[in-house]
Amino acid sequence: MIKALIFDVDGTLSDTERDGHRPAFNQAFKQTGLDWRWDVALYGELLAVTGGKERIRFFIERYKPALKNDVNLADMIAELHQAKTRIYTELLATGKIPLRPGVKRLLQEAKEAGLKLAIATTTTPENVTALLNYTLGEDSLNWFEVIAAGDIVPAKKPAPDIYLCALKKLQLSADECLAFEDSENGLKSSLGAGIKTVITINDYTVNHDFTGAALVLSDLGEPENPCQVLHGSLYRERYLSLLGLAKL
Ligand code: XBP
Ligand code: MG
Repeated sequence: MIKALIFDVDGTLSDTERDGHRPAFNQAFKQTGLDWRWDVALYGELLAVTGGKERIRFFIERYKPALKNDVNLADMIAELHQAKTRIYTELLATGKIPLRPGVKRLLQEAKEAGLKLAIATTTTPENVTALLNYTLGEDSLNWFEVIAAGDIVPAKKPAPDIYLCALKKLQLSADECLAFEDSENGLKSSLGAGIKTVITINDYTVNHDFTGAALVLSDLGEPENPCQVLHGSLYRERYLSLLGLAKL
C-alpha cells in the first residue's frame, strides 16, 4: 500500500542542470574572476559527482591540480558555491525553468488522494524552495511533509542517506513509498534505501544504467502529451497516473 511519493529534484521535477545549474556555475566563476567555463559536454562529465561543492572540488582535482592543495580551498569552494546558489535562485525567479511534463498533475492527484509527498535531493535547500515557489506558488511548500535536501546527510547520492532520512522523517517503511528519479546516482540511492523507483530520463541521463527501476519513462506524460515507456509497462495508459503507480 503506497502511502508516500518521494521526488528527486534536479532532472526529475524540472530539467534544471544544462540550462540552470550549469550557467549559474559559469556566472559565479566569471564574477569571481576565474576563466573556468563548464560547457555542456564537460558539465555532463562533472555530473557524475553529486553536490555543487563536491562537483567544484572534483573539477579542481581533475583539471586545476595546482589549486588542489591550496590551504583556503574549502573556503574558496564554499564562497563560489554560495555565489552560484544566489545566481541560480535568481534564474529560477525568471520562470525560465518549468516543471517537467506530468509533475504538477501527479503531485495534485497524489495530494487529492491523501498520499504524503516528500523530496529527497542532493541540491541545496534554497534551490528547492525557489523551484517550488516559482513553479507551483508559495503554498506548494506545504504540500511536502518532508524536504530532505543537500548537506543534511553525511553522504550524498548515490549513497542512500538522503532517502533513509526522508523515510525516517515520514515515519514510513520503504515498501510504503515510491521514489521518482532521473539518474544512475539517484536510482542507486533510492534502491539502496529499498524504495521502488520510477525513472524519467533527460538528455544527460538517457544512456545511464537504470537496472532495478520499476519503470523507465521519457517523462510522466500528460493526457494530451503521452510519454514513451522505455522499460516496464503502463498497460494501456499513455501517461503515469496514480492508477499506473498502483499497478507497479
Ligand atoms: C542534483 C545535484 C545537485 C545539483 C546542483 O541533485 O547533484 O548537486 O546538480 O545543486 P538531485 P547544488 O538530482 O539529487 O536533485 O549546487 O545546490 O548542489
Ligand atoms: Mg536528479
